[in-house]
Amino acid sequence: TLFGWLVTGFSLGPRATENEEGRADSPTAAVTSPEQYIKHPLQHRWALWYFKNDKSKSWTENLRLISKFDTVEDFWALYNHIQQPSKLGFGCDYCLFKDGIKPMWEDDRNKLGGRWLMTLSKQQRHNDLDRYWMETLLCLIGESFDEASEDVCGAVVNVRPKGDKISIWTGNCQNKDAIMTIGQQYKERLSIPIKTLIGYQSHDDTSSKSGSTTKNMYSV
Ligand code: MGP
Repeated sequence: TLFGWLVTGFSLGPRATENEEGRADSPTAAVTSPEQYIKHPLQHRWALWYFKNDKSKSWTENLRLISKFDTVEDFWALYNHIQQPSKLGFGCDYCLFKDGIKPMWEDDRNKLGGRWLMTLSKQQRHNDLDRYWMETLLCLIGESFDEASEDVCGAVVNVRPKGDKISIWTGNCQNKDAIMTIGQQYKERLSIPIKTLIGYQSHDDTSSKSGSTTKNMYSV
């Protein structure tokens, strides 16, 4: 897609900003080519949230908005400025959600929805966590799931002693076609082996669960 190209093919990659600046050879180059001075817009504005586990506060009080962006350049500026998930303390989360959707089950745009959940082993914090999270962010801001991207609300990474989790949240757990498209394409993007299954669970089931596991509505 256009946006996929903007994000994956654009020269401003991670930590590249400093080197890429000032490439125009003459002052007129900057004036004649809009490519060089107009930031590349994303289809949506996104908000990045941070959750820090402070036991003296409620779950909602621990959730903080970091900032919002709606261009490729501002995404990389933010991404390069903050810690990778593997450097966060236990109990912390990042959430990237479309502007206007709070990263919680209770939001109107989430309450009928659910999530594709990837549970990582402890070893994967070292090998895969940061890479998977960056790829997840690019899938979101690059609108990588064709029309099914409309169903995406956001994504969450949970850093936990028992094993980290990355999830993509969608808006309606009955939209099977969109959910399956997202799950299949997401798995491909992360190069998860076919035989490794990932599951989709409704927030309703997750929030009302009594044990430690929630049943999968779908899996790919
Ligand atoms: P968690 O942070 O999603 O997973 O939920 P964790 O820490 O791995 O725990 P586990 O239960 O999945 O093993 C931990 C707790 O945070 C939940 O039990 C809720 O009390 C609270 N919580 C998490 N979320 C996503 C929400 C939410 O959207 N709304 C509210 N009100 N509480 C939430």
